Amino acid sequence: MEDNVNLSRLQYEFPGNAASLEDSPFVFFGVPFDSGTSAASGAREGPRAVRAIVQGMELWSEFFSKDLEKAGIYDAGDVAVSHGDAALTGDMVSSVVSWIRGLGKTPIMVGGEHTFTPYAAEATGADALIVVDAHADCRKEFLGNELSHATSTRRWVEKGGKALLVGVRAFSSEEIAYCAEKNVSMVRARAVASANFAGILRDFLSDGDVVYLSVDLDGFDPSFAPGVGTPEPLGISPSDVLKLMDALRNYRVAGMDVMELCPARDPSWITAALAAKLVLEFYASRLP
Ligand SMILES: [Mn+2]
Repeated sequence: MEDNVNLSRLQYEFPGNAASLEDSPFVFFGVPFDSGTSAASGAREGPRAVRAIVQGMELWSEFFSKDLEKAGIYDAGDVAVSHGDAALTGDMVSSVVSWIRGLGKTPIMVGGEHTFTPYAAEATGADALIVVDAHADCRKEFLGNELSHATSTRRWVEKGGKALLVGVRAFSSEEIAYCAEKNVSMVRARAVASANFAGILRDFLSDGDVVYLSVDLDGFDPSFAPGVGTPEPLGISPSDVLKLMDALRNYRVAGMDVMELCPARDPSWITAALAAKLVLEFYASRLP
């Protein structure tokens, strides 16, 4: 069954008591690819760091009051990436997510660079993309590369998908113009703390819309998440994203990802711990 899904299957460690594929409503997988990052590289080590740190964490969600001890998440391993070839790797991400969707399960992707979010989101069949990110990721190309972590949201919008950016605070003038032209919705970083996410989601989503949630760790303030390749000060807090997940409980969410973890910039592992916690809290938020 898994022979055709392009996984290297090197790791089966998320979390410590991982469920069988049959029993888990979620399937975790990594995308250890960073060839298209523009500043510090190293995000290819992100999935490995998340699997390592989660071994020491409790499987209790304080925010949602859920015990994940018995839940478990099936870890499918890592996508077999082709370093330097984002298009080929993106196709592999698409095939993995299609396989997970075909099983009636929800993918949770950990990166790796942000480039692969539109591939995963499209393969889930989602209508709407919600992106926590410092950046708009709406450049047409970056350094001549159209499949870069600075273009990922634009690749989604170009296909007609709608997008909501949360925590955004770093733009090029080209991106500001593009987002205005395409009606990309935004909750700017400075507005997040006082945001009413229930109302924002009501405005953004139509009846029946299915959501894909993407978290670029640089959306957080660097004091919470220093381990990213392109840090931007004046960011949002983890509890802001938990409030967003809470508001999303009233909607269908077809998949989520946590991207851009760069362990080389994360000597105390706090960013890896946050990434793991976001996966666990997302899981908790989807339990009845
Ligand atoms: Mn970013």
